[in-house]
Amino acid sequence: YILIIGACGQIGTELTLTLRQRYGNDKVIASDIREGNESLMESGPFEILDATDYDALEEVVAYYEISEVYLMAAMLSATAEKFPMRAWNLNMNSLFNVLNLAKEKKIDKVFWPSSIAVFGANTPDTLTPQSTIMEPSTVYGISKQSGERWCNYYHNKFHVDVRSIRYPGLISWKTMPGGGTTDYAVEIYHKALSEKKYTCFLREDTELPMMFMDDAIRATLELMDAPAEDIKVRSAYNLSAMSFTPAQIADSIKSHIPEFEISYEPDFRQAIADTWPSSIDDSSAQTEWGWQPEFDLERTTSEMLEKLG
Ligand code: VAH
Repeated sequence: YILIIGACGQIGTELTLTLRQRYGNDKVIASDIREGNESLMESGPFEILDATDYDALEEVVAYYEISEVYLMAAMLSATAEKFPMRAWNLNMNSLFNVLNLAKEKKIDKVFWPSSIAVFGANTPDTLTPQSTIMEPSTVYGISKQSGERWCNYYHNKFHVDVRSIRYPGLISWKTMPGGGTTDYAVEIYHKALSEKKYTCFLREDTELPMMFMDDAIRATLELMDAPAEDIKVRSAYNLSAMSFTPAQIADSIKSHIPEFEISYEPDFRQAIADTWPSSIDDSSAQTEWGWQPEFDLERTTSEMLEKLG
């Protein structure tokens, strides 16, 4: 059986639905600190679960005979700057709980998401390498960098089969993201359809690595399906699909909605985005487990406007 922790989140919702389609609804247990949207709640078993509560987690794992855990619960970059200690507690203690269950052989396999937020202002900005300078300056980035080191430690020391991806900004339509810096790239589609205009909280030339959710979910499952001996990176894999600026995504929307207008009012999230790379080198993921993206900006815009329209 599979347990998704943080199943109501932007990635968790789609991971749960995809895994339920693949393995059957009752084989995938969704859990979160609060209930989620209808499609999630109606499609299979759900547990209210605080991922930082080891005993509660251990009980759910035992009750449902869980063998694989996807730990998707976290406080993202913008919110984590407002509540540093709560973010550290959630992002780290949830990971320790899952890694320790695996160390005790109570579960066999773990997926844990990292992020391009592990990179900092002095990381090479374009085609950022898999292994490079990483001095993250956000609470979220620090927690993700520390988490990567702990995953690598538990794999090397206790042979835990934990796998991870440094997700770029993710664009999806089923569930809104919460508290991220890249969330503008989701909000813009909703506003384009509802108001034909959007005020962007990042500068127009802020180029960031991005990915459509279908690619991110497929990458996650391809990584989890890969033979353990093929996985050379046990911190987290760089992963890439596209990079664009707010001006470029706005132009892509204008080619469908000519009257759409964008304006720019950068806020505190600009300082976060400025420490992240503009493009990522994911050649390790390509060579070690065959990664290939399928959604570029144009296809993403067509899909988002069609599904939200
Ligand atoms: C955030 N969407 O903005 C997340 C992600 C790379 C960005 O980690 O915090």
